[in-house]
Amino acid sequence: MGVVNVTPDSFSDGGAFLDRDAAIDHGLRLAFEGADVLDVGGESTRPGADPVPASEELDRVIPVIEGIRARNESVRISIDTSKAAVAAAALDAGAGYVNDVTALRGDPEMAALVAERRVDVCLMHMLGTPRTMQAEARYDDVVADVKAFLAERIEAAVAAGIALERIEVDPGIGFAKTIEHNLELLARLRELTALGRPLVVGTSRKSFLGTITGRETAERVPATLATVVMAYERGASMFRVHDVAPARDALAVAAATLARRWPETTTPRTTTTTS
Ligand code: PMM
Repeated sequence: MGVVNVTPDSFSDGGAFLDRDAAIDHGLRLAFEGADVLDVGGESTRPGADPVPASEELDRVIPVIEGIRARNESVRISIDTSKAAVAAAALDAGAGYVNDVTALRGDPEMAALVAERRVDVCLMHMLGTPRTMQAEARYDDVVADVKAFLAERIEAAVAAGIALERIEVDPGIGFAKTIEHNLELLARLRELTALGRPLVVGTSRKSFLGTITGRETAERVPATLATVVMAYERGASMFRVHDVAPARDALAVAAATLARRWPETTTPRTTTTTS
């Protein structure tokens, strides 16, 4: 899953894609690099971020979804929002997946919308809101608590009429979590596979990687790849990343290693020359 943030203050691409055409080109490039899904978002969820009015979120994301869909008919598009009005317009514009960091708790209309449109949905763990969440990072056992929360949200989604096979779950790395919580969740990610739903993981360029490596956001790609490979080995199946090409390569090698099998023919993908 390639990240297309259309916000002036995202965790890591800092408004570089606020310009519509740049965001569309960026999404198309991530699809070319091998993203199966493009996650388009217009509201920052970084710690302390303020909410954005629906009208502004719509202005940011809808032209980008339409622009990507006009030039690429096949890539799946996900809308990263907790507002039903934004999700509805995004689905009309060509999205087919709702990535809701509030796990359907942010808007009372969201569950019914996802059920009625029969689209896939990602339910993510968070406590509080992005504005308040870091103060809420207290758990008895973070893995058990996140697992119980996600089990409850799966039940609520099914009760609202969403088909079980449409549901994916995400531990919400960095959302109401300290570095210790993030590392514990990654180390014991396998335990979340008992929920029986595909696991989505979003570690890309996040601040705990900066704490460990001392690197600024744009230089956290190797750190991100370490988490992607470890999460894959522990059962994750979707990786929300800013840097799709390196993540594809890392996952191809991790998959080949675990299966002791690799593609018989590989398309040349090298993008630089040594001469
Ligand atoms: N992280 C961010 C935004 N949306 N959605 C899911 N499902 N999982 C995540 O971990 C997640 C998300 C924040 O990251 P960014 O601002 O760097 O894109």
